[in-house]
Amino acid sequence: MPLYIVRNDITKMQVDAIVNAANHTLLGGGGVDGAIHLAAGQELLSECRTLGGCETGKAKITAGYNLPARHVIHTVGPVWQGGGQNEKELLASCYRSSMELALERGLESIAFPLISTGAYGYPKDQALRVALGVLEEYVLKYEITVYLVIFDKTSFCLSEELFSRVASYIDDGYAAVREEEEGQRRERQMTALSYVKRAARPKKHDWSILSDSAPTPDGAERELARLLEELDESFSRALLRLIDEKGMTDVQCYKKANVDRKHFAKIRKDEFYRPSKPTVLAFAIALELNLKETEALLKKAGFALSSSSRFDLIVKYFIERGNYNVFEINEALFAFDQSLLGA
Ligand code: AR6
Repeated sequence: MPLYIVRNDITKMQVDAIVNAANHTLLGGGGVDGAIHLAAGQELLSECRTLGGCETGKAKITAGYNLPARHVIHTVGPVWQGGGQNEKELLASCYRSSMELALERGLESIAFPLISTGAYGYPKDQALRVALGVLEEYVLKYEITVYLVIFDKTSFCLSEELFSRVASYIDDGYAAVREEEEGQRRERQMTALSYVKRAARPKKHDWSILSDSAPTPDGAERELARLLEELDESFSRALLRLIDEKGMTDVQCYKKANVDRKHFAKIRKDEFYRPSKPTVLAFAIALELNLKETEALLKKAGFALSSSSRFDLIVKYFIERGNYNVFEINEALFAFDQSLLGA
C-alpha cells in the first residue's frame, strides 16, 4: 500500500493510528506529544498512566479518545548525541515497533511524525532517511497505508546534495525551454511573414465546393467508426502488457508504483481508464521504463513530458539516472512542493 508524505498537523489525521514521539514516562510533554495529549483529552493521560512507561525504540498503544484517529501508538525516540550512540538503530526501531503493533492490531492506516527531530535533536535529513528506509520496507510488504507527516516546511530537508543537484537540473531544464521558446517564437514570426506574403498573392478559384467527394453524414459516421476501430492500444491495456513483458506481478507493480490496490483494480477493470499524469509516471517508474518508453506510455494517456514543468523535470532527472525508487523521487518532489507519484 502507498506511503504518503504529507504536510499536516498529525492531530488532524483521520487514520487508524497516529504515532506519538513521546518520552520514557509516556505522561506527556511538549512538541507533538503535547499537541496529541491536548487534542485527545485527559482520558489519554489516564490510560498512559497504566502503561508503566516505555523504553527507547519500543512502542505502546492506547485509544485515541477525542482525536480523529482511533489509536495512538506511543514510541520513544533516541536523543541525538552525535550519532555514535546507536541513535540510527534506535530510531529505526521506533518505526519498526510502531508498524509491528499496527499490523498486530490489523490497522489499515497509520501516520508518523518525524520522530526525534524536535526536542531530541536528531538531524532532520538523516531522520527522514531512516524513516523512509523502514517505512518503504513495510508498504512494499503489507497492505497498510502509511503517512509520514511533516509539520512545517523547515522540518523537511532533502539531503542538501540531492536538493542542489535537482535544483540545478531544473534550472538547466528551464534554460533549455527558454532557448526552445525563443526558437519557436522566431519560427512563428517566419510563418506569419510567409502567410502575409501568400495572402498578398492573387487567389485561384476554389473548385472543391463543386466536387461531390465530400463525405455525406452517413459516410462520415462510417469513416469515424473505422477510425475508432484503429484506435491505439489504451493506457490500461499498455500497462498490463508492460507488466507481463517485465515479468512482474500486478502486486509487485502497483506496490513499486506506490499506487493502492483499489486504484489499480479500477485501472485493470476499465480499458479506457483515464489516469492522472502522476499515476502514469508512477507506473513508468515501477516498470523501470527509459525516457522514450515513458514518453510512449504518457502519450497513451494523452500526456507528454514538458521541460517547463518542475514536476516533469524532477521525474526526468531520476529516470535519466536510472533511479527508479518511487519513494526517493517522492522525497524530492515533496521538497520542491510538487504532487507525488502514485499516492
Ligand atoms: N504534527 C506533526 N508533527 C509535529 C507536530 C504536529 N502537531 N508538532 C511537532 N511536530 P518533538 P522529539 C514535529 O519535539 O524530537 C516531547 O516533549 C516537529 O516539527 O515533538 O521526538 C516529548 O515528551 C518535529 O519534526 O519530538 C519528548 O520529551 C517532530 O514532530 C520529546 O519532546 C518531533 O518533534 C521528544 O522529542
